Amino acid sequence: IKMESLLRAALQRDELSLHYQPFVNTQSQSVVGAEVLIRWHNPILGQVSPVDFIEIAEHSGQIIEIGYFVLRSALKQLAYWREIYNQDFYLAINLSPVQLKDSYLVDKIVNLLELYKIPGHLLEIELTENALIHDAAYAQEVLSKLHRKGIRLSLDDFGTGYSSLSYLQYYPFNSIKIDRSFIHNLETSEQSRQLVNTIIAMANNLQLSLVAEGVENQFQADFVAKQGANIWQGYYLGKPVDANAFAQQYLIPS
Ligand code: G
Ligand code: G
Ligand code: NA
Ligand code: MN
Repeated sequence: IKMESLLRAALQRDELSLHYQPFVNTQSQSVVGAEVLIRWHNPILGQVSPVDFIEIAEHSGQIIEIGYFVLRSALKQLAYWREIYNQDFYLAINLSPVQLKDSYLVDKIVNLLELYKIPGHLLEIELTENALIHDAAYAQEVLSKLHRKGIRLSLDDFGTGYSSLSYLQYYPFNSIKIDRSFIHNLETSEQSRQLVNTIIAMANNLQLSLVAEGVENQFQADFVAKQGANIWQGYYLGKPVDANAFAQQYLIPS
């Protein structure tokens, strides 16, 4: 209850903000996009991790409003960057399973894309497998609508959930994000190396883009690139930073 009321105030008092973490193409080695990650700074609690408030917001229903704030703010930021920086740069936004059930979701996203004149393919939606367990038929309908608008869909934390491969057949995913736990163990575990090889080969065969998450050093970056990963994400390439720092570090004025 306490966290709920603090969150309600947070929305009103501008305590929520967005950070951006670069996606780097393993071939061109250039920054091609960013994942959007919400941040909450409360005057009393200090910095609160999304790990500690997203679940609460999902239970209270506040995730709908918070999720809309994230979509709106991120797309507004992208529109601004597109004016100044001449790049076909995209943003990936995490969507909660609760947002997937919001019957206005598709319209809201489409309206924001129109408002900010952003082509659908420059928005990627990241979903975890647990978003897809319940009411598969409805999820399929929503994801197909987004797909038809050109919006890209990405399966997050791949390998940690039920990992039902049928999800890849049933839903129109464009990309897989291999979970950072696999990348973390690359140096020490032969089994992790084999798993990563197999997942990358599968993504390549299915013509899905593969993102390696949690890349923290040169060894991991080289290993996944050699196996055919398309995108690096992780502290080795860049930590999540605010919009100004992101533009300064990664965007090139046209
Ligand atoms: O940056 P990191 O500690 O912030 O993120 C922790 C977790 O919070 C990750 O699982 C991430 O997917 C999730 N997360 C971050 N931002 C958002 C958001 O805007 N919406 C949702 N639903 N989850 C988010
Ligand atoms: O669950 P999801 O993959 O959406 O969450 C992204 C989370 O991973 C965020 O908390 C982000 O800050 C974190 N993250 C991003 N890169 C790295 C990394 O290289 N190492 C670790 N440990 N965490 C990372
Ligand atoms: Na994510
Ligand atoms: Mn992930």
